[in-house]
Amino acid sequence: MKALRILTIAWMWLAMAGHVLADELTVADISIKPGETTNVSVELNNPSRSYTMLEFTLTLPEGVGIAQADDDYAVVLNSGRCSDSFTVNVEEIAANTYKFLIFSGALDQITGSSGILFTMTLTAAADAEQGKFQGSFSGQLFVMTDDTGYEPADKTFSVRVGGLLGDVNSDSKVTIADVTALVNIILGKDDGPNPVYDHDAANVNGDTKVTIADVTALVNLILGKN
Ligand SMILES: [Ca+2]
Ligand SMILES: [Ca+2]
Repeated sequence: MKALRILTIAWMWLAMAGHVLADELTVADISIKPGETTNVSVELNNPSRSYTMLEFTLTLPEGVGIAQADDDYAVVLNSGRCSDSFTVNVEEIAANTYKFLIFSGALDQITGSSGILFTMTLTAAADAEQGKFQGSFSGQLFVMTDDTGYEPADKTFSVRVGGLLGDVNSDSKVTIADVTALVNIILGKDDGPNPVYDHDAANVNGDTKVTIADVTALVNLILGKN
């Protein structure tokens, strides 16, 4: 019984430690069409600590980058979380790879413990390869006012380059007609060398293949359930 109690305490401690380590940057899965731009919000969830500086590397798929205006990257800090003393510095260190430094010149702390930290405008090249790719946050260092740092683990998110997800017949709308098109794909009726439908847009649930599960996901999408 004693061993069990020790195990239980150890487990609780691990669970709490896991909770303490939950601070992270998060971004919803991104979807962008070639030749277009889209605004993407990045959240900082920091339930356990307050930070005065964040450093990280954002890697985007080939053909996707942060839009530029007057030599500046289109990255805007959320004033609700970052006071006027905060600055964001963005440098492209390799193709589609950006080093971010967000810091307060006055050593202010980022306000709050969750929500949008900044919004950036992404742009996809007109000839960007279509498909589902990965982006990531790596080399993350979150610094507190006492100069101690926390290094979150690398984190990936999905970046879909292409038409609207679920728009299988490519008419820019997601409707019941796309369900018919999706069923035709599943039945192998669009397997020729020149497919009529967007098979990538048909993989609604984002796994590796187009199956009946995507029909359910597509119907839910049409019904606004996800
Ligand atoms: Ca459609
Ligand atoms: Ca699928």
